[in-house]
Amino acid sequence: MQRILLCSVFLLILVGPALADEFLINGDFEQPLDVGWTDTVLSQAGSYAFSREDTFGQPMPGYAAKVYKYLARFASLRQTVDVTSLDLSLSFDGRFKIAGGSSTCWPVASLWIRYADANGTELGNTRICRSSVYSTWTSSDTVHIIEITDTTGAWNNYTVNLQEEVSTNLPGVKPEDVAKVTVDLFAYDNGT
Ligand SMILES: [Ca+2]
Repeated sequence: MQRILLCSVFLLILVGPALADEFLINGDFEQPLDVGWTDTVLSQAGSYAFSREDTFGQPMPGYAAKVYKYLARFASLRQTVDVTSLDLSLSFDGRFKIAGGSSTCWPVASLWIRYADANGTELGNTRICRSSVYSTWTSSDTVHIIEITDTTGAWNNYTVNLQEEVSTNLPGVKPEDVAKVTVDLFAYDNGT
C-alpha cells in the first residue's frame, strides 16, 4: 500500500496590520529553498524530497515549493520569524495530498503554525491537515487540528488570523507570551 504525502505551497505570506509588513523571507518561493527556509528530516523508512518547481499545477505562473515523505517519519520545511504581537494574518495558496494509510501507517499532509516564547520554547501549534482517517492527532489546549474540507488535492487559499486563532482555539497558549512564529510545511507518516 502506498502512503504518499505531499504539501505544496505556492505563496505564503505573514503580514501585520499594515500590508507592507511582510515577515517571511522568500515566502513566494521565487528564490531557491535555502533562501529563508530550513529543511529537517526524520527518515526511518522510505524516501523524502524537497522540491521547487514552476508551477506544480498552480494556476498562476511562478514557483511553488513541495515537501514529500513516503513512510516514516517526517519531512519539514520551516521558517521562524520574530514577532512583537499576534496581530498577524497568515495566508497561503496550498495543496495537500495523501494516499494510502492503515492503523499502523497513516499519513498526514500538513502546514503547522508553531508558537514559541522568546527562548524558542514551543508553546503550542495549529496544524492545517489533510489527514488519514487513521490519524490519532487530536486537538488539546495547545494543539489545534484544522482538517481541510477539500480532499481532492486541489490548490486552495487559506488564511489564518493568528490572534483570533490562539485566543479562540489554544487556551493553553497566552498570546502575550508568543515571540516567535514558525511556519512549517510538514509531511508526516507514523509507520514503517
Ligand atoms: Ca510563487
